[in-house]
Amino acid sequence: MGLLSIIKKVRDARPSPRRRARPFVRSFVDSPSELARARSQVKAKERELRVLMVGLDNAGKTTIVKRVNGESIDEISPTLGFNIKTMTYGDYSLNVWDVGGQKTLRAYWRNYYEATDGLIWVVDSADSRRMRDCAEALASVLEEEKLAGASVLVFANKRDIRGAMDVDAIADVLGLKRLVNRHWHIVGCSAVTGEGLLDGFDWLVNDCAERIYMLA
Ligand code: G3D
Repeated sequence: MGLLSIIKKVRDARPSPRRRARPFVRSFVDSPSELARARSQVKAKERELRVLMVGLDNAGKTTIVKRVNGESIDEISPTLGFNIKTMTYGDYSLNVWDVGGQKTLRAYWRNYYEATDGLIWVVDSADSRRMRDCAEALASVLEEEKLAGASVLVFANKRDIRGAMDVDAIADVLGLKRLVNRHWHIVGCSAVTGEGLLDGFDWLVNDCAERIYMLA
């Protein structure tokens, strides 16, 4: 939601003459929480959530988006930049940003953090060799100030592959249980069978919506 749309909404609300005497743009600058509240009100009304989907390359991000969106998963090519998908999920419109996870692209992830409501971190549960790398990459994403308020859903994907690590062990390696002041949830899933995907999206949408409605 752009600043201009928020300003327009506040303008349309026709503040009392006394309040109008105070330049409203300045009031946002003076009070960032006022800006956050106005933004939440607009988002809650439009029921739009912005979801960023990241994780190491080959974890199954694109396949998950396609599966949830009801598209064929027969041909998936590696995400070299990013894909944006707008999906209707219950009463909500989700803008899902699926961003490529190759090492060379990770430096660009921060370009997508702004205004993220929910972060989906996708893990290849069958790739125990890269689980440490995965934990380090997640830890550095979670340090980002712009993502401090985002709900975090971890999809432990590829559960259909024999020998995949179990969800609890993945939560341990990723250090999820040590996270404080953060709403997080981990769900085992398979983008191939569809198992777990709706559980995960349900949790994320509800968690984001509760937070946004509380502010509004
Ligand atoms: P990415 O977007 O995270 O980079 P992709 O990952 O969605 O491109 O998926 C990478 C590969 O993993 C694809 O196989 C895809 O079919 C496979 N994959 C994704 N999710 C699952 C899953 O849940 N189970 C299994 N068994 N495979 C999965 P290819 O062969 O095209 O590289």
